Amino acid sequence: MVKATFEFPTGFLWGTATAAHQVEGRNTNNNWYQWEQDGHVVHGHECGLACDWWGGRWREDFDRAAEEGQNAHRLSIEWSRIQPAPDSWDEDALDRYREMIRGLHERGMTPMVTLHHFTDPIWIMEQGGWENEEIVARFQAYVEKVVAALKEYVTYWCTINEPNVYAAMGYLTGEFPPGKQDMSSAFQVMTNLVKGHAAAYHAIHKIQEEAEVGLVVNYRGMIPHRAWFPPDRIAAWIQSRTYNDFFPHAAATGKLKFPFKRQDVPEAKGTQDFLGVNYYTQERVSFSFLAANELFGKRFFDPEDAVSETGFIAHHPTGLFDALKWGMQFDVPLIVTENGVEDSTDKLRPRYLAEHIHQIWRGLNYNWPIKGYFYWSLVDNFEWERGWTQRFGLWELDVDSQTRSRRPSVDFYAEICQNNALSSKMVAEYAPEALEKLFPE
Ligand code: IFM
Repeated sequence: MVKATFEFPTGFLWGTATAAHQVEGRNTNNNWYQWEQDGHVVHGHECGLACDWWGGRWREDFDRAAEEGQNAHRLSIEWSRIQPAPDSWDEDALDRYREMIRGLHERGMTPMVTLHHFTDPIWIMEQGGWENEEIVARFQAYVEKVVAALKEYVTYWCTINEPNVYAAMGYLTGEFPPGKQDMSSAFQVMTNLVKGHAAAYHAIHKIQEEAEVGLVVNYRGMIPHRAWFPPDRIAAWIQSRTYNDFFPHAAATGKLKFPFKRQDVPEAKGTQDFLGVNYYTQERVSFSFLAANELFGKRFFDPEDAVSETGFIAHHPTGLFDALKWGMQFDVPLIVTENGVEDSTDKLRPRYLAEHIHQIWRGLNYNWPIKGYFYWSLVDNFEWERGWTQRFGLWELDVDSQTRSRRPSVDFYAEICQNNALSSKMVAEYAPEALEKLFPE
């Protein structure tokens, strides 16, 4: 066996990522709570107690993460807790977050805080949510409140998580609240999300000059199915530009590029200190007249790729390299803010981890400024419209008993984090099926 080690730079951030609604539990004042009550989640699942972080179980989960060598954690703040009504602020909730974030420092972990991760207060949705431009000032006021309260403990701020997913799922496919399928609403929402991000960026820097503020985008590789067939190439290009490029491009240039439409948002220009890249999978795109709602491109996985337990993710690790290469055009440091696979039996996860982390190492060898990697997720949590059917955690969660059980990937990821490296010895032990590919004889 070849003996070799892929070393990572000193100070590289190794962590896991979570989001408030998915782990806290008892979140009853946001649009997702309503959506669940209205029966929109598969099998009628509800978030319920989630991982009971609001009840204090973040302590045991942070303990585990720290013991396993993670030096960072990405979490989010729930807007509806901080501002339960338009004219009221909940100082106790802010204290609770302060305690959690201090808890990360006490365990030697760097916090990265997301200010908006898919959920909105019910009251803001009653005012039209992100379709109504008034949300921009509202969001800014909430951001100011949070940043003023937590700036002592946080340097890395993510303004909005996956605005591309938020707009597509809520306003095109209808799988997220408010369940619309309307292209012009989607464009309106995308415009206001850019404005909200820009307002948050400027507000954060006013309060905390040294802050590092970024957007987090969900990058999906979109490869023309038949490279020789121009309609496939055009469909893939349009989809990728609209889905992947729209937000970071707007934050770099202040220009919004919709299909067949242009708009300027000058205040958005130059509003990213880093780019958060969430990468899970890659797809192929073939042109179809019947797919008007999908910008004339049908998407499907490469039949050669292994797929995750419920068929949600195709294992295509070079797609992460491509995502980082794509991210380089924005000329800011990159952070892999999410990457992971749903796999309750940990059959694919060790290989997924090894092969994706290897792609980051490849990028670092091109001197790309990649600052960290956050596995999604620390512990199984509530997966939105898919409810509890998908298990992304390093740790398995029994929702009813709140018991956590160790999956083999816990130890694998711990060795990577503790050594700041991925070695052939680790791969041989935890993901032997990836050994020949990563360390060929
Ligand atoms: O759980 C989600 C997360 O909230 C956003 N990115 C993708 C994850 C896995 O589905």
